[in-house]
Amino acid sequence: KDVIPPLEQLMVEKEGYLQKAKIADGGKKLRKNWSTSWVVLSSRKIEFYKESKQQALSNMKTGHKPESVDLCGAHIEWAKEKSSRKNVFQITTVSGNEFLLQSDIDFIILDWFHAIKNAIDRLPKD
Ligand code: I3P
Repeated sequence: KDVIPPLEQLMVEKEGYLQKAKIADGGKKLRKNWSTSWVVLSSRKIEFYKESKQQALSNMKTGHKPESVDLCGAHIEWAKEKSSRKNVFQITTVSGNEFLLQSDIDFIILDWFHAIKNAIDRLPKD
C-alpha cells in the first residue's frame, strides 16, 4: 500500500530551468550530453524533467515519471575541470549517479548551488 510522505518532503524549495548532463549512472561513465531540464528541488530530492514545466505537468497525468535524485548522502561541488562551460557544478549520489548542472547566468547557478547544498546539509548522511 502507498506510504504517505511527510508534507515537508513534498514541498518544493526551488524550481527552474538549468542545463543538465548526466555523466555517470551507478558509477558507470556516460557520454556527456547537455540538455535543458526543468529542475525541481524539494527537501530530500531533485527531480529532472526533460520537458518544459507545462509539458511535465500534462505528462504527470499519464504517469510519466521524471528522473529523481535522492539527496541523502549526496555530494555537491564546483566542477570547473569537467567542462569547457562556465558555472558548472556536480552532484554525486550515494548510488553513484553523477550530474553536471550549468547556467550562463552567475546568480542563477549560485542560488542553485546554495539551495542544493543547504538541502544536503540538512539531511542525514545515510
Ligand atoms: C561532447 C560535447 C559536450 C562537451 C564534451 C564533448 O562531444 O561537445 O558539450 O562538453 O566535452 O565530448 P559529443 O557531443 O561528441 O559527445 P562541454 O560542453 O561540457 O565541454 P568533454 O569530452 O571535454 O567533456
